[in-house]
Amino acid sequence: MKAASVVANILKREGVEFLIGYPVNQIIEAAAEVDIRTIIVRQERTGLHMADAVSRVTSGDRIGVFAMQHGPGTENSFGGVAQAFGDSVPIVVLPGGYPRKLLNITPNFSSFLNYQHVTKWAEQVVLPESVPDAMRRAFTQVKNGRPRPVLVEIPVDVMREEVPDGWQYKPTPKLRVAPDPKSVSEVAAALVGAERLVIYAGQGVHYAKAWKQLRELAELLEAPVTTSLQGKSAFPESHPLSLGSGGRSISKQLHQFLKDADLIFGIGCSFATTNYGVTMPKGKRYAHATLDPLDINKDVPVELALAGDAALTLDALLLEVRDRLKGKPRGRGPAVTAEIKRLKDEWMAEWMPRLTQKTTPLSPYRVLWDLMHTVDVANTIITHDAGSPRDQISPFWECTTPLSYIGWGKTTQLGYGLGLAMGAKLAHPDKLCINVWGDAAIGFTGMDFETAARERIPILTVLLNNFSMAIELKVMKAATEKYRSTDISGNYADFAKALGGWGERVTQPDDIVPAIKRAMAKTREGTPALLEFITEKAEDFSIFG
Ligand SMILES: Cc1ncc(C[n+]2csc(CCOP(=O)(O)OP(=O)(O)O)c2C)c(N)n1
Ligand SMILES: [Mg+2]
Repeated sequence: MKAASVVANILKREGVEFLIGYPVNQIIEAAAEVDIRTIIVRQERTGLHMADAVSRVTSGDRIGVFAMQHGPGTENSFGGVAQAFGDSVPIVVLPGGYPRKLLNITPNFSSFLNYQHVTKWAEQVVLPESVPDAMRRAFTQVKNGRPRPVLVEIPVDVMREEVPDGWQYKPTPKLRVAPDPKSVSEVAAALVGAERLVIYAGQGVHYAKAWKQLRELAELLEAPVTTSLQGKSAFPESHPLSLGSGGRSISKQLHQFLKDADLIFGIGCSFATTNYGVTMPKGKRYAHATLDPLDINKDVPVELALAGDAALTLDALLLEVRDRLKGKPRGRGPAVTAEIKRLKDEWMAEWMPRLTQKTTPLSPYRVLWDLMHTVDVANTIITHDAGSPRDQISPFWECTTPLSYIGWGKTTQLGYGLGLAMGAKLAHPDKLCINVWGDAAIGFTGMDFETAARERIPILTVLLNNFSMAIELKVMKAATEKYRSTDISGNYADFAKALGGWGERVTQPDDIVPAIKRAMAKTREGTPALLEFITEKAEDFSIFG
């Protein structure tokens, strides 16, 4: 069997159902031969984002795989892999490599060398008989430890060569690591001892599927819960103990509770400093439970730490905390939830005029508010993009079910959201999958709306068109006044139609909901829909301090 076919057979054994890619890469043809659906994108970056979402929305049970050609394909893919690395997403990247006689000779692009810093594992296979070993190593790495991209570069001439008969491959294991019981006791004692505890949950809770345990711990301790953007939807945001999610913009209740906390317990999070995450206040006591010790004491100095899988960590903590509390809450709940409610009511009263505004151009807040009240939130997977749309949606979109929101932003590549929605739809065809983006964001990956139409991936894409890079207005005053440098333009509803999808431009407040309903109906018929809302250049965000 040829090396490319061996790779395809191994993907099959690892449960891979579709290979996303861009030619030429012989693995694509070999995958089709063994009935792995091949999905061809318009540019590599979007394909990587799709693979990324497959892994995210399945808690890594299914690993997204992407294949591209050597040279231009590998050069052009960098953004997609870097984004997955930044946000710690497990994907398998299978670049072709230059033939061995040219491999590693300048100026030929070496994936092995160039992707070192955006993968957790990168290998170059120079012998066909090494393919099964390399794939075993890659899949073991991608499924275990901290999730991040892995890469196996196979030169085109190696792909064509025969792997000697007798090669073997067994699907690799997915292992879980439990924390040290001594550290568990220390953290449990601190959690019980705290007067104003805040729990901060990251995406580790999603990957460990530890949603139930998180809720149990919060209810037992009667402690408020927030999440990182990546962890958003790990805790029901309609729950009386929810403070909403962290991000660049946040709720008033989150701001206040963090300020007043005496202990912040991070579970399954990195605590990495970022503009797109809530700033962790200085001078607090921190307890940090996370899978990768690399993150401990990195950005936030912590008093207590635990290393391990979030589900096993929470299981262990629950036993200890239950024991210390004699099995039941202490009766703090009503006071805590009343305080959250009071702050939430105040905050919502401030924002309600924007969320229900009747003006034209439309308030982006009104569009997103109406969207949330029209779709079935529990059965929707939604993602933001970089720019104002992220900060307009993330504090107000109230998630009720796990993995119903794909939050991101350790790095913030404009245009990421489209591929995420498409990957989510591939993994969960029964759900409504939406990306919300601005008119700058669509400039990066918009052509892949054609992929959604051609490959029958009926997503809903919500475009907030303000004919501007509004988020840059404050920092580009002179460039805007003199040279109109933040202006952009386009008719994206027509664009969507030209690419084979449904497109509609919405300008009036009363048309928002009917248009959303029409677009949803189109997605149910199998057609991707783009709703272009003409919005104001909003510059107000729920940002504190
Ligand atoms: C690839 C990339 N380049 C640059 C940026 C910096 N950036 C963030 S948002 C933004 C403009 C966003 O404009 P738009 O999508 O129209 O949203 P708006 O703020 O207008 O609502 C820019 C240039 C980025 N996030 N990604
Ligand atoms: Mg814009």
